[in-house]
Amino acid sequence: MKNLTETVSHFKTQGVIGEIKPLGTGLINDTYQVTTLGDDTPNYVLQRINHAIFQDVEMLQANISAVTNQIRRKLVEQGETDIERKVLHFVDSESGKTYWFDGENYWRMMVFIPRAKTYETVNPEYSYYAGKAFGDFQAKLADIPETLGETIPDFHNMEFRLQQLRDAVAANAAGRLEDVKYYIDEIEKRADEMCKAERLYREGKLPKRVCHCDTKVNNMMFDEDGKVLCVIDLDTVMPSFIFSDYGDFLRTGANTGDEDDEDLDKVGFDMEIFRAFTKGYLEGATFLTPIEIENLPYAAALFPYMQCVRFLADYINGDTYYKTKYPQHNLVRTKAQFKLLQSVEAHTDEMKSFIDSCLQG
Ligand code: GN1
Ligand code: MG
Repeated sequence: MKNLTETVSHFKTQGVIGEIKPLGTGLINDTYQVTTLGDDTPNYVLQRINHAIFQDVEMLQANISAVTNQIRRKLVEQGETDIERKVLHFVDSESGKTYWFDGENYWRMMVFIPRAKTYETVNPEYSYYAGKAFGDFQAKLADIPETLGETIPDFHNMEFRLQQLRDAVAANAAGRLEDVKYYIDEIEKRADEMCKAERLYREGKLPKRVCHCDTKVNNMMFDEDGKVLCVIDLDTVMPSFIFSDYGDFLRTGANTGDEDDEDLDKVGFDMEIFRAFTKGYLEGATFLTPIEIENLPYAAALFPYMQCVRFLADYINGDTYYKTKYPQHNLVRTKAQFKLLQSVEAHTDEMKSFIDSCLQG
């Protein structure tokens, strides 16, 4: 890989570049913080786009421009003053595009949002704000003029993800199948129920809307008071079911343990976070249809399930997709997501009555 300072020099940044150091915990792209000297020029974020996963970088960046332009437009209409902290700002490279291809890798840069924080866990108050923010994010994008491409085709298509797992099982490329039979059985038992969204879509009962599709807790920037500034990591913004954003936040935000917790006793579904987030989301996402609302508890289960399927498929394939820190990492992640799923399932009735109470009250 070429020198990072050299890479940065191809972008139209301000100021004198100082330190460049790794940033964040993403499992896909490589991210760096780029500091400029002095206080008068912005700092930046540099990212190497994972080109094996996002194969159409032109489409990827066009989607992101469409989304950030739309959000910026809406913020201006609302008379928002702190716009630079509320929407990502990508920097042009000398090619005139928002990315730079060095002959081997694709890079992009954005302005680092000052005085903002990300969290790996959130309290109920922050979850309420997060719920409103994601509802609001979807609402702002509802009338986006551009048609967004699918940056990863079938990204949150459960039928497709199950097929990938079944293909992995059939190939058994890494010879790991023996250790995981229990999880495959548990996944198959739930397969039909979990593919409900695709069925409802085919029946014309469930719409696709522009969604974020990676609403992990750590993809939100919060200000000093815990209010959400903006949503980051826009690579997967594309048409999907609203379940994606609702479900993936809860998968990460309402988990009492870590996504890859080795101690399964720590993993569980936190109903207090669920209630706060759901309340905020229902307030922000004013466009929801009854069928979308009715299936929010399904969405809460769908994402731990889907992630379990994806981690397990990657484990069986020999860790070709997600970054891993040790050989069993994807299996540990699978087990933690399955435990979370079981905990969500145990709360189904409670979730339903809470949602009913929100609608009545
Ligand atoms: C990946 O890039 P990152 O770490 O925010 C993945 C998500 C998964 C997540 C699991 C493009 O997100 O779909 O939910 O890991 N993104 C892609 O932590 O596959
Ligand atoms: Mg991320």
